[in-house]
Amino acid sequence: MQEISSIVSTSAPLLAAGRRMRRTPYTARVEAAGCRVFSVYNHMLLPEVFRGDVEDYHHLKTHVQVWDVGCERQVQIRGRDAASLVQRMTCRDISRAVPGQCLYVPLVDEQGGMVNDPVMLKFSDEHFWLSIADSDVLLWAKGLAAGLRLDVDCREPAVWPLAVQGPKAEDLVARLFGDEVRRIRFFRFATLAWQGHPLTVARSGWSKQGGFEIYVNDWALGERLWDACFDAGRDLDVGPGAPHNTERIEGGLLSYGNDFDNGNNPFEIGLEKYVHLDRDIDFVGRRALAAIRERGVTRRLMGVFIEAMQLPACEQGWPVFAEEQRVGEVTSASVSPAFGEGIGYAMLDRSHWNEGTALDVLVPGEGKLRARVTPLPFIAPRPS
Ligand code: THG
Repeated sequence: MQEISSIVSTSAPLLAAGRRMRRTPYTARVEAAGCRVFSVYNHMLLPEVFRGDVEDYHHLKTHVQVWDVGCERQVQIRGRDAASLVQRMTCRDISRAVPGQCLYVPLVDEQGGMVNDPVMLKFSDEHFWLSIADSDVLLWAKGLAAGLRLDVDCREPAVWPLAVQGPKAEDLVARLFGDEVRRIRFFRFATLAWQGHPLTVARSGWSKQGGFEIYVNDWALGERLWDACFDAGRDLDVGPGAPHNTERIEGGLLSYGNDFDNGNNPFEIGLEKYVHLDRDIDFVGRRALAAIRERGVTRRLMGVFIEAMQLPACEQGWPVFAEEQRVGEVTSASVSPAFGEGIGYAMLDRSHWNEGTALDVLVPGEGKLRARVTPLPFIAPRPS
């Protein structure tokens, strides 16, 4: 049953409802649209599969999908010291960002460990959002602000992003918000009205198929906007979708908690281009990252091709061997229709991270599968 390979077990128990398992404004529509598998992300429901893993993949790459990514929580930082706090949280230089710009900003702690990898939205020098991956950034921000006695207010505003992704996304979003959306460049945002409601619309999203993210700031608008997407996009073959594991691995996008966590530094996971130690910026973990750069890392996240036509979900990390010696672990993997075999990420020791290195991956239920190292991303981005 390829299309439900992402569930935890075949006798799947159900998720208990309750206020800790937060719904989004779109959850009822997602259920009605036939969502078959949910995950939990930032203590919130995240749909994963609709028609099936492979069907959803081809649909995303051909048409346009509407994604409930309400779980991408916004950590809002406002106040006189807002820019100073955001800069202290990230190793990337944010000083040249302008209002209306998004930046992918690795957050690091005092040891250089990854805290999160959000998208930053800059509204002004005194107003930022961090659109976070799955870790509790609000508490880290509040802790830093309190410890450093900064003049900021940190909170999670009532905002639930809705993503529209796929090659026809621009046409669909333009039907809702007007042709102005076509002028929004990659990783820029504008405030555009939908039925009289000003909404933040960014050209971004966790796929390489192009698209937008609409930051819906009113719970009651959620179902109306969801319905409007489906009404406006019927002839575009719009469908429900979700961040897709295979497509994002092909494109080289990383998943906090799966491919890396607080135990990894940005150099190990290919984010060194966002470590701006040569700039005159003040961030927590600066000394730690300088020391790590000096020492050099001993393991790195690489791509791996895995000789397989089916793979289970990567629940625990799969051990990687070279001639019986343990040299790393696979962190995410999936069979790629584009490559006709398994693709994935593996954290590999320095002795075995070179392109072309032959490996064996121990996959539960499949035994040892042959694999080989390849650089990331699997599919180079189209020029934008
Ligand atoms: N959009 C928004 N919030 C998010 C995500 C998102 N929060 C959670 C998660 N995704 C955060 N992680 C990422 C990882 C990669 C990217 C965005 C968020 C991404 N990276 C591009 C790349 O790597 O090619 C662009 C990086 C750049 O040019 O700066 O898009 O998807 N709102």
